[in-house]
Amino acid sequence: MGTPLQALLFDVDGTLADTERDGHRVAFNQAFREAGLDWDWDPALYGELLTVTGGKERIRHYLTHFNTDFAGPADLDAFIAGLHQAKTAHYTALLAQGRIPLRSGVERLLGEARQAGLRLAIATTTTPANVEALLTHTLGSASLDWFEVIAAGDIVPSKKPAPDIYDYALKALKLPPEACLAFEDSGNGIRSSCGAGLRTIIAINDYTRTHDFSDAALVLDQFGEPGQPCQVLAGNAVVLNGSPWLDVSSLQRLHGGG
Ligand code: XBP
Ligand code: MG
Repeated sequence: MGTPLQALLFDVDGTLADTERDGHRVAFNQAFREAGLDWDWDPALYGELLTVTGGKERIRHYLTHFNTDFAGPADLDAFIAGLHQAKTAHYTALLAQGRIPLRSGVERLLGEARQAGLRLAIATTTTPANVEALLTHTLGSASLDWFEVIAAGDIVPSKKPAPDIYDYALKALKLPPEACLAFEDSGNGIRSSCGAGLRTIIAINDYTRTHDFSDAALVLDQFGEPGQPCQVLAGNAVVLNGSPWLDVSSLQRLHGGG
């Protein structure tokens, strides 16, 4: 018998909640307007900008590839950092208004995992304050303690697709990747989790459905819950054993090599 399943590591943006189009994108645009900039990231452009993870990195990528005429200030780093700080304030305010719900099956799966004694962690490129706001305004502030490790943002020098954030979380959990499963939604996300040696389950979304998930153990349209069954898009559907949603028994089977 191999290493038993001990922990689940979750990405946040796109995986726990569909935060990008109606959350992060809107907050970026609010910060731009507030700074007197006429930049407008529409949903299609934002999809292209999502190839780069991290908000500060995304603004810089926009300036070097999409808005090359912009004559930035001498201290571009400070300018970007200031814009990004404003964006974080707008984003957390959107979450506080309850504008972004969790995806189908997330609350159910977290609850079942806790009941089964599985340890939980987060590995994300987003700013720690954003994770705190999302959890607080969806599951309540007590849910912050459900996660033994919240690895987020600039805590590692290289963001996804680098494996660093997952390596960091595994080290904090003191677990080998073989004892864990990762949950992701994007190509950059799975490159990061698989780079850290983690078997990965994907729940796609509108921005990521065409990404390369050939390394995934399972690709779903959502985790699913009563009334919202999940669809297996790739991988071994047998691990679900007929369940209409991803449950802990499915995870155990998947971990066991199913
Ligand atoms: C998520 C991201 C994040 C958010 C913005 O990637 O790319 O950058 O869009 O967050 P992943 P910040 O889901 O792969 O972790 O602005 O706080 O950086
Ligand atoms: Mg993601």
